[in-house]
Amino acid sequence: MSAPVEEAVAPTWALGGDVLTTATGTPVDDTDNSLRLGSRGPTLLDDFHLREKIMHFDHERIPERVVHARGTAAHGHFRLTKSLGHVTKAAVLADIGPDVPVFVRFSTVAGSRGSADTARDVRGFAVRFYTDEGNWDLVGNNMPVFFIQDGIKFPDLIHAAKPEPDREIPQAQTAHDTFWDFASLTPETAHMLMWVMSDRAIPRSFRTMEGFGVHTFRLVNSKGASTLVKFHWKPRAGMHSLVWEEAQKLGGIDPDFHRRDLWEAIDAGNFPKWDLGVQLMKDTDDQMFEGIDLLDPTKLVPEELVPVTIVGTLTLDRNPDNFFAETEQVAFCTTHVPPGVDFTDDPLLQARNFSYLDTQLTRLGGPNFDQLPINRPRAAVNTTQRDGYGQAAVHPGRAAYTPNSIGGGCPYTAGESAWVAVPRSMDGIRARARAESFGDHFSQATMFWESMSPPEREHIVGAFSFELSKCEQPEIRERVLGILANIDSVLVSEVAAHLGLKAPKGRPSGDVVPSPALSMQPLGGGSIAGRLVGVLVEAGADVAGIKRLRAALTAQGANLCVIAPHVGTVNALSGSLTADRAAFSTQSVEYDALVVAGGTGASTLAEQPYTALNLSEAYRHHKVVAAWGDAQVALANAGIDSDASGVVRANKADKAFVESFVTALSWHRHWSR
Ligand code: HDE
Repeated sequence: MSAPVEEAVAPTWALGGDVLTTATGTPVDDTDNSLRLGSRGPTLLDDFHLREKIMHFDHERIPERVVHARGTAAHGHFRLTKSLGHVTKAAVLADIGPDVPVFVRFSTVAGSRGSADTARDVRGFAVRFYTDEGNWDLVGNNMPVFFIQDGIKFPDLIHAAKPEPDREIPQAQTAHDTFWDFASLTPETAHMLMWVMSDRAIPRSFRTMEGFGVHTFRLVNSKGASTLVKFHWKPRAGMHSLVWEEAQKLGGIDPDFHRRDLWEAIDAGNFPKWDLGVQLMKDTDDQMFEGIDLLDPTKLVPEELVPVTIVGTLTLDRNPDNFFAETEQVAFCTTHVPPGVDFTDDPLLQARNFSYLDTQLTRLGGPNFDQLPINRPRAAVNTTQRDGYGQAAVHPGRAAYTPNSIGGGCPYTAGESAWVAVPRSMDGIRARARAESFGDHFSQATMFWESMSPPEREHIVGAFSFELSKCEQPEIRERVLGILANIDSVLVSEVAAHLGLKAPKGRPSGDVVPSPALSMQPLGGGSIAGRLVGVLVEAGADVAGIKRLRAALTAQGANLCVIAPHVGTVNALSGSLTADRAAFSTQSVEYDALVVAGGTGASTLAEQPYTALNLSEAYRHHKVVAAWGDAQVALANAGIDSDASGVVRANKADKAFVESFVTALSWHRHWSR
């Protein structure tokens, strides 16, 4: 018999203890001075502690991910609330029972590991479920479609998007010639370009973005029947984004903005949650739905046509203990699926199924990456694979092959509980060909445009204009206008105007049915959990008012940050208060709302140049700005219309002031001003 996994892993490796040791456990007496001949003499070669310490340091880095290098992750759990047992035998989606542990990594795509979080980019949304039937990696993005229809174009796309190879400029952005050169010559990118130029590409937080499996997958039930499925993650914190100027400033002021936000939310016990939703569709001979080819990853299925059924909730509640061991070494693979989840012939998904396994060999240095602690499944493992670099298991016994008699015939294949490919008959000509049903590159791009609210459209026009104005070669701009003309006449004429170009004749609006679910514009106020409110104070601040505001915010999971002329203790109207940040080392872009506190020092505060600067910036970014008592004059000093939406003021920070403030904050941004 093969030994159970527990026994197969080397039992004696104990990390910990109080004393410093070498890698092989020899206690060390001094790690500050190398072994020398006399106190000023040469260093001796037999200083094995020095040599081991430096050797290990020299090898601390592993290749960063070729895409999605910049990321952050958290542990959590998934709770199924609605069984999909009629369409899948995957227990994680069928059996309502104990929560399933998960590890989720969020990322940008184009930037290097040290690049800024807030770059305009797609965000990776990779979820690993440690199920009892093996790991399931749902390696998705925060946008439901992709740039290309066939994985063979992926290296071209990424080479075009990455810094240009001769100068290695620019870092983490698509605002340069090679990206737009490729995009303008590849019309299938049109729909995804609309998403990437929209507010979806500059999320306020990982907590406020949707996630999508992108491809159509198959769910398979115990009778072997297949149903097509698209996966969605819906954020409980609502969908919110930054504005472009904020995103750019944050890149310098706090390049770790998203990473910090997720870490701090979890650390403070404000656990981010997403609901898992599915769009289920019949598996037909051609995998078409209402004229949409479900194998084409540049297309989505509007939620108005197939509603998203919520089946469970993902909660992230634990930060990693060690970034490298967990976040850096996690090796997601699209081929990690439990029985009951299967693939379709989407040519992008098929290429990914090769890629992820292959990439780990280089990144993690050998074939045993699945044995790293973060990659170990919860399910028992019993393979006939042996040896290789970094082998962590100590496999007992003689029979590492099947069939065998020496090992009692074990391991034997799983029978009914096994992952079995959906049997399908296939017929076709062997050729490098693309289906005609993949041919319409523009209708859904137009649908996206027509589903946007006026501010969202304005932002899309702004983003195209920004990016194209950064291209050096004029013919690239002209070609992109050619693509935009196929999407919408207003879009192309507005972008052309910003570029000083004559707009080609564009597609007239009104020939597609919009999908309101694509807009991020909230229809009402939402949760304020996780929001950060900055309160500017001076000596003599009204500490009671600040306390009242803080209590109301923390009761709903939001946070208040006191910003004073210096950190440390600030004398207040009665007593004192502690400043979290100094005004000279923080800026409005780090907060969701800015408040100027009343009190005896309020008029001095209102006169400070940084008060006016930060208030006017927050106002321009459509955030809530507020003041009470003598501090109200700060609003006027900053040129703010005190009657505008999202401007809250009062003589006292009383209950009514606090309530109006919280209501204004629940809208996230006040676009009407
Ligand atoms: Fe990826 N992708 N990808 N991708 N991808 C990787 O795998 C690749 C695609 C996505 O947090 C790499 O382990 C190819 C679509 C995420 O660790 C690599 C193609 C979608 C992550 C790779 C695609 C994604 C990756 C790099 C076209 C959304 C980060 C390191 C055929 C549905 C996972 C690694 C993490 C990472 C290849 C297209 C999402 C090189 C060849 C479409 C979220 O294997």
